[in-house]
Amino acid sequence: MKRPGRRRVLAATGAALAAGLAGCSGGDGGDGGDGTDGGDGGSSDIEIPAEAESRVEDYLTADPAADNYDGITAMGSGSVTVDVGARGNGGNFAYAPVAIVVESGTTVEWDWVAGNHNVLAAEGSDFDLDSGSARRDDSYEFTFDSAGVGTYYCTPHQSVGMKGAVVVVG
Ligand SMILES: [Cu+2]
Repeated sequence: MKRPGRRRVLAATGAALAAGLAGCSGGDGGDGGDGTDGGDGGSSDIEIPAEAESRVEDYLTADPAADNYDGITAMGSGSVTVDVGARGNGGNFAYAPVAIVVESGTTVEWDWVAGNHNVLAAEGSDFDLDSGSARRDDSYEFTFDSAGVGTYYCTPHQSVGMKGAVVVVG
């Protein structure tokens, strides 16, 4: 599983942004070879509002917790993919990456990799995600056109922690 740029995710707490930019490069040397964002004027670091980050954490760690949650993965913009039925939660019962941050205007495609699942907005989600009832070999797309937090789950497997989140910024 690739986790593009996840070390670039910065907490949006005022001074932490500047300090983080200067000091967070330790351990992230692998990103240096990718020159594709060179013309982007420095917008490759996505700033996650602290309130959004805590909403994601509260949702994914609430019992039954998503056992594959270990932070929010920066996915950038355009078109990105989340696997459905990845390993986790005691079987193929996970979304991967389980929590992502994207820029407004991004289309997220959920791609089924194993099992019988769906994507359904949780109570309080800012986005009305709904792939329909659980199926196999499905895919589902949603374009996020405004900032907010989408929280979602799989109907048959929410009881083992099959939950996910999308933070949309800017
Ligand atoms: Cu499921």
